[in-house]
Amino acid sequence: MRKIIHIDMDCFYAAVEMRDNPELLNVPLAIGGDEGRRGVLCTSNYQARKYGVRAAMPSFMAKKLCPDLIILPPRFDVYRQESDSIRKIFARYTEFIEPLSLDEAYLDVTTVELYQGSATLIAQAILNDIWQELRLTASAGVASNKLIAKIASDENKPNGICIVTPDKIDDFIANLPVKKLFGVGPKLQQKLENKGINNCKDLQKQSLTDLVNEFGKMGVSLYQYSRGIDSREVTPARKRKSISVEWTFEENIESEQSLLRACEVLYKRLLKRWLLAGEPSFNKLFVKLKFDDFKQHTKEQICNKEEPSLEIFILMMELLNNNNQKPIRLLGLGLRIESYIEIGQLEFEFDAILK
Ligand code: TTP
Ligand code: MG
Repeated sequence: MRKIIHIDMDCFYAAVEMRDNPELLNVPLAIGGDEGRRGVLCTSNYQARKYGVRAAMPSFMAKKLCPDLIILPPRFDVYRQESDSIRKIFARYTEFIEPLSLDEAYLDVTTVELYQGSATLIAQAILNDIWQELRLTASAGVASNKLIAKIASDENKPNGICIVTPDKIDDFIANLPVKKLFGVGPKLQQKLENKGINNCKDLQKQSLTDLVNEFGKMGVSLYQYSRGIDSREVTPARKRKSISVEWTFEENIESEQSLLRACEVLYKRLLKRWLLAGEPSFNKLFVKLKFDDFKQHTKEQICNKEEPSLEIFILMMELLNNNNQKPIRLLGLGLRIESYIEIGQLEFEFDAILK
């Protein structure tokens, strides 16, 4: 049996700002773009959440809900630094650390001998270190797998721990809404709800065959996750030198217009990943095209802009395409960066961002 801890900082960006400026402690606060920039919030403190102010909400809407809301621009450099310090604390306890974003990570403590190997005591010690050394609070979920640990860390937020022992998994999972399961984004949630499947208990009534017929590989995961079964391992982070996204089309793309559409969709995904990684600085953009003869062509371009530029991606893509003029199987977009810690599979949770 494995022992997994999932740790997630409480209103991370906002908490850092409140710590650094005590005047912000008792006011509704959000961090995000002003109307001119992206105009959406990255997060809000718990006081602002009482008004319904949430991450990914347009700033103007948040102001309507809470006229006294203070919106500060993000200081990514500071958040990255805090994130590094938090990871250093994790590293005192285990080498198996899988960061999912600047503010959350899975830890596998199965073989840790500290605290007689008690995952609960280890989690408590980590939260304590984070508070003593950084004056920030975090919440933790402790369980025998990643799925349950992550859902659990949300249960007693802020500054809380939730332990789900294997004998409690059945009870814990039964009434959970399907959207809590890893991999269930807004689209899949809608599909399931249209079939009357709202929580894990509903999902458990579906046969494996039906789920696989309907959802392919994801069907197997749904079958297992709805029973609290998850064999995914904690995969320690690697330093990455690029952030990229790609898309293999169901049908080859032949028209310029469809290609442009695909490029725009991919661009949004890339931007999302880049934002989640804390907007690391980059020096090159690259585009990859694979044609129907499986030949692959790439193009790189130096770029000194602060934000990845859709226009430049389109130009590069058109240059690559015009030289070939064949149906396209795959399009990829990417950024070469100084280096950044790989983040896991958060994609689904952040679907709301940038919409
Ligand atoms: P979360 O852990 O989702 O949120 P949080 O830490 O602010 O609040 P909670 O106490 O509920 O965990 O995300 C961590 C940070 O990631 C958050 O502080 C800001 C950033 N973020 C975005 O930039 N955009 C988003 O849409 C979300 C959800 C988070
Ligand atoms: Mg958090």
